[in-house]
Amino acid sequence: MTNEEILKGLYDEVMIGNGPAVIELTNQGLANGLGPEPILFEALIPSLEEVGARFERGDYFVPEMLIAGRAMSGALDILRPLLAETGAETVGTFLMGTVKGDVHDIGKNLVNIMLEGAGFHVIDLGVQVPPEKFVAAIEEHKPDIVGMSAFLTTTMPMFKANIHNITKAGLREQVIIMVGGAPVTREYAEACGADAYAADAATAVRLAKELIAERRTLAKA
Ligand code: B12
Repeated sequence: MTNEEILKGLYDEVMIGNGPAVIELTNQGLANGLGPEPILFEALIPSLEEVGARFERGDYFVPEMLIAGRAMSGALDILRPLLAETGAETVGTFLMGTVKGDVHDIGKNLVNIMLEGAGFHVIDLGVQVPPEKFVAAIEEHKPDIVGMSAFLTTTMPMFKANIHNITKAGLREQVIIMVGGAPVTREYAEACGADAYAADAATAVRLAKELIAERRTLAKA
């Protein structure tokens, strides 16, 4: 099989949620010398985007979306160590969670993998994280950055609710707050009081590093 055929196969098999085939093709791609990035950015993510578009058009329903998501997660488990293999010293601590009412975790997990790869210590609170859990985890772990993920327009308002709770607990000044997720925009992030927004994992990592460096410089001054 050529690499092109493998990428096309991955795209097609994620689309129909064929988990075992996705795992097999991912392994085959890696054995063929395909890097984790093309597998992710040229096959898996575009396929899931098409799944979302089909759902929007009414051609796909929740079960199809669910098995496609599972198939993608299986591949991510294989790619995780390769994407996170730099093993650099800890750049900072990043506390991450998907907001209350929202179970989407693939985007969040991808950001976590890239953060780990860049040397961050990542604490993942999982999905459907209630505001009080964010607050308790900030008190416990004292992270540099708190990241919140939301994939539904109906759960995005939880950013504001979480930030309100963090502020009420007297912790707002201690943390940088970053938000993201498919429907989130920079404007929305600003309006809800977050410090930063990123549309993808690579930008999230770059911004996270910049914001920590900025804060440390300010603290020294
Ligand atoms: C897979 C999927 C599911 C799976 C989730 C499985 C899982 N474990 O995550 C299941 C089947 C469970 C699901 C359920 C639902 N879903 Co859904 N789902 C999707 C789908 C197809 C893919 C999402 C995904 O994982 N994308 C892949 C990742 C890599 O996405 P990404 O955005 O590129 O991620 C990057 C950025 O967002 C950013 N990022 C993400 N998080 C963070 C956090 C921080 C801090 C930062 C800085 C950056 C960042 O970095 C990521 C990596 O590069 C999308 C379609 C889409 N276009 O998004 C719909 C979609 C999100 N779902 C949708 C809907 C409506 C639902 C349901 C309400 C359906 C229903 N009627 O029940 C339920 C809601 C369940 C709930 N309460 O949460 C809608 C949302 C519409 C809206 N605007 O509100 C979408 C957009 C589909 C559509 N086109 O209509 N879904």
